[in-house]
Amino acid sequence: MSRQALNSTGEAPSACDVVIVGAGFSGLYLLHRMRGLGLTARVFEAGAGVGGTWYWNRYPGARVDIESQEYSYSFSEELQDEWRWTERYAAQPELLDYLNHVADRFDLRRDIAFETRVVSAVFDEATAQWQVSTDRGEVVSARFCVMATGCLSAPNEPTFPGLESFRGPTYHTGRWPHEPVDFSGKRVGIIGTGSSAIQSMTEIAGQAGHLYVFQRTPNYSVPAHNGPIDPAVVADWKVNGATYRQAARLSAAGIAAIKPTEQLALDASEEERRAVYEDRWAQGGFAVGAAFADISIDPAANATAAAFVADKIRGIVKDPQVAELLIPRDYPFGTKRLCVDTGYYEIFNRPNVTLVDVASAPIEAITPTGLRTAAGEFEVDALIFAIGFDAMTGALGRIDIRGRGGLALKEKWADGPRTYLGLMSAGFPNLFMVTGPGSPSVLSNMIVSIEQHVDWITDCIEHLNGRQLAVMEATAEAEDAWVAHVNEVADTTLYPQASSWYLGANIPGKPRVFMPYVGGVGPYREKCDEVASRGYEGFALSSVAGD
Ligand code: N01
Repeated sequence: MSRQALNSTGEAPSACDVVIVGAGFSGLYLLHRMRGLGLTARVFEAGAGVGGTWYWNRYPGARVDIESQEYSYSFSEELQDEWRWTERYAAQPELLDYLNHVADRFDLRRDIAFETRVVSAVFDEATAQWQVSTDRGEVVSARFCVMATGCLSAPNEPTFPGLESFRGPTYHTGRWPHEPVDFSGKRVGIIGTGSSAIQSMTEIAGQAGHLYVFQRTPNYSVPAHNGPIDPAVVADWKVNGATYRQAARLSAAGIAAIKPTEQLALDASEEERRAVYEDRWAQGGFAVGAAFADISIDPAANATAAAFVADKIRGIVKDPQVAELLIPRDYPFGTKRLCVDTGYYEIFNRPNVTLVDVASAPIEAITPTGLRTAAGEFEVDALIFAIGFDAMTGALGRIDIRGRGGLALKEKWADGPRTYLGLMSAGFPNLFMVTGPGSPSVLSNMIVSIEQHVDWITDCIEHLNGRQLAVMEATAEAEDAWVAHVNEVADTTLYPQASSWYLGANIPGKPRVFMPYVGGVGPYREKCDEVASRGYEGFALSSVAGD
C-alpha cells in the first residue's frame, strides 16, 4: 500500500527524480551529473551555504592536508584551468571560495534548498518512491535518494558534567561561528588533540593569553611544510595534471604525490630507513605514513616509523616531560588518522601553552570558571571542544531512513554498518550513499573517492533508465560477502588495534566495527567497475515497483 506523506501545508509532495542530501563536494557534483542525465534533482542542505565540511569547520587554522591541486574536482578541464590555488594546502576560506565558485559556475544554487535539514526518508514500496521530509515541513517524492551527507559531519557533542554552568563562551571546532573569534589575552582551554585541535591550537597559541591543551590521547603529527603554491608545481600540473589524476585514481589513497613503494622497512638497514623517513618528513604531509610497504601491516616495521616520529618530537619539544607526554604509546603509528601540522609540537615551547594530561587525571567536570580534572582546577575564559565526530554513520543515523517493510537503517546497522561496496544497503532500494561505510572514503583523498562514487551512481542510474528498470537494490548475499571482505582486509592490517573513530571507538555505545575499506582506492575502483560491467552483479534490478 502506498503511504503518501503530506507537506505541512496539507499539499501532496512535490516530485523530482532525485533527492540529494547535502551540498558539499559530493552533493554539488552529483547535482551537476544528475542534470547532465536530464533528471530533475533537489538538494537539501542544513547549512546556509554550500561547502559541507568547509562550510562548518571554520576554526582558525583549518586547512586541507592533501595538496590543493589534488584536493579539487577533476571532472571539468575548464574549471581546473581557471582556478588558481594560492597555497600548497588550501585554507578553509579558499576551499569555501572554490566550492562557491563551482556552485555559481555550474549554476547549481537554483536546485538547492539551504537551511533545510532532511529529517526522514521513507521508501514507499507500492510506488517505489522515496518520501523525503525536511524540518521545514516539506515532503518531496523522488525515485532516487542519494545521501551526500559526508563522513565527518555529525559533531560529537560534549556531555561533560557541569557544561551548562560554564560562564564563558564555548566552541565546537566542527560548528565554528561565522564571525571571527578573538582570543587575544584570554585564557583558552581546548579539549582534544586530533587534527582539528592540532590545526586550531597552532593558530590560537599565538593569540591567546594562555592556552591549556587537555590531552587524553596523543596523536602522531607530521609537518605539512605549507606555503605559497610553488609555480613550478602549477606549471607541471598544466602539462602532466591528467597523468597525475589518473595515477591518483589507481593509487592506494587517491593521492598522486605519495609515491608507492614496495620496499619493506625491515629489509632496510637502520641508516637506509632513517634516510627514507627523513626524505619523506622533508616532503611533508602523509608521505611519512607510506614510507615503507609494511608500516601498516607489520608491528615491527610500524615501530620503526613510530620511533622516528618520537625522536622528532623529542628534538622539537624542549621540555623532556612534555615531549614524552606528546608521544603516542597505545596504538601503532598511522592507525589513528595522521595529523598534518604547521608548527604543532613547537607551540609547546611557548611559555603561554600548557599541556594537561587528562588520561592520568581525567576531566571530572566543567565549572562556571573552567574545568576540573582529578589533578586540580583550570580557570579559563573560553572553552573549545575539538572532540571530533560521530564518523561515517553519524549523519545517516540522524535521519530516519526507512526501507522495505519500514525497516530503519539505524536498526539494521545496530551492530555496525552493512553495505555492498559502501554504495547501497540491502532493503533500501534506490538509496545510494556517497563514500559510505565499506568504501575507502576517509582512508583516501575524499575528492577522488567522491568523484568515483558520483560517476558510478550516475552510470548506474543511466543504466536503469536506459532499460526501463525501476528499482535497484543490493542483494543480502552480495552485502554479506562485501562486509566479510571489508573486515577480512582490515584484519590484515594494524588499523583495528587503535581505539579510533574509524572503529566508532570515540562514541560511547557505538559498535566497534572498522568502517572504511582499507583495500585501496585503485583496487576498489576496479571492483566497482567490474560489478558494473557485469550488469551490476550483486544488485537486484527490477522493472516493477511492487509491494
Ligand atoms: O576529531 P578526532 P577531529 N575527554 O576524533 C578527544 C578530519 N579532519 O575533529 O583520542 C577528553 O580526531 C579525543 O581523545 P581520544 C580527519 O580525518 C581533517 O580532530 O578519544 N578528550 C581526541 O584527541 C580527522 O581525523 C582535517 O582519547 C576527548 C579528540 O578529542 C577527523 O576529521 C582537519 C573527549 C578528537 O579527535 C576528526 O578530527 C580536521 C573527552 N570526553 C579534521 N572526547 C584536515 O583535512 C574526545 N576527546 C586537515
